[in-house]
Amino acid sequence: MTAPTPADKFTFGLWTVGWQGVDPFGAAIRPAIDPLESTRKLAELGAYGVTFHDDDLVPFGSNDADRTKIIESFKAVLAETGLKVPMATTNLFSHPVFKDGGFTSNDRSIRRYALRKVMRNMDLAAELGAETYVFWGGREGTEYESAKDVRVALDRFKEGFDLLCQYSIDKKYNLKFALEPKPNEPRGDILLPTVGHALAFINELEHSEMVGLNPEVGHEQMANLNFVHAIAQALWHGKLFHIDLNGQNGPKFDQDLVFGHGNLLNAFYLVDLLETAGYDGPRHFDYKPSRTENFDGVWDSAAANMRTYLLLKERAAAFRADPEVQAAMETAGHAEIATPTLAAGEGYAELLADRSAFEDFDPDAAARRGFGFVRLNQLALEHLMGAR
Ligand code: GLT
Ligand code: MN
Ligand code: MN
Repeated sequence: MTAPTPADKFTFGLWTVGWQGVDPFGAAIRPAIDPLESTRKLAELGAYGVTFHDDDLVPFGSNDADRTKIIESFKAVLAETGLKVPMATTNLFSHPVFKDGGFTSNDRSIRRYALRKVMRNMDLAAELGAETYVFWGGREGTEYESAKDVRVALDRFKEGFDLLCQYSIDKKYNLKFALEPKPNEPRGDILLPTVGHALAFINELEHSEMVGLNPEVGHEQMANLNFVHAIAQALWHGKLFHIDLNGQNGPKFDQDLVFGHGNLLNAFYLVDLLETAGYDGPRHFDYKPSRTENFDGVWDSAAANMRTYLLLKERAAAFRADPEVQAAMETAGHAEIATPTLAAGEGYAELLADRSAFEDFDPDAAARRGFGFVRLNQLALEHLMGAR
């Protein structure tokens, strides 16, 4: 059960295993790795697919002939390994031109350039069969409130998405867009900082039906938010288009640890949710192999993401199958919260007429109920630890 196969739909960004370890305090600690080699290696480990930014595959500034050559060799490796490309995205953050963002840069010529860069890679994404196109706006933001009027920046953000949706529709690309929120880093404050902000923004778009979310575990946790709640709400809105799995230890810099190497109990409940809610998209790992690792450590950590997911899936299934857990869920009121508050056909008039709901209701007696949430959580913990 813990050996991954393509049926598990595990995918990795080429930028993850390819991360050379450059951070604000130190230089690269690993040599660059050929994306074709990463693709082969991930296939060997049991992955389903790979994802990429335009510049991960084709180095920024390559001429057309080199670009074509690289794309052809990538396609050959995809054919050889059977790996898919379910998602692609654009690098609108590395080159200095994007220091004030792509879609929301105060410089209009840079905004136009950013849109063209996205369109070019959308063409490639569609050609490779991708269904999801991710937008992580890491440089869309400010350090200082005086830098720009956020309301106007959101106008430009919307303008960009409306244009790109129209482009995808007119080109008959089968692409859905997935916005990836993050509160800060590299900008002091990033626009659309959380799942909640992004969900509200999507409602204002011309083609909101084709725009959803790509939430990342660590990004919500950097904002001290509960990732399982964020995913549950995204699912509730029908907006969980993709997901970035990794690990994070609370509000601090973006750690991008291996999945589960952070808030493990939240990861357990996350897998339980994804597996029981019918999410059938890729389980995409967006992590960084730590700077302490050589290439053996890179591949060990890639495998660790998948193994952890599968172990959590197994543990979550055991939790749900345990009769004591089922009884504890009954005590907790799981069935009860699934029952609508009003009976069929009831409205406020009937509620007002129901004396048992108010006049004869004994709040003190009702307050004596214990929900047993602690015991239920302990049962989860014991399943997670293999103690049951
Ligand atoms: C970058 C970021 C990730 C995003 C990637 C997609 S790029 O590595 O830290 O969270 O998912 O653009
Ligand atoms: Mn991250
Ligand atoms: Mn991410």
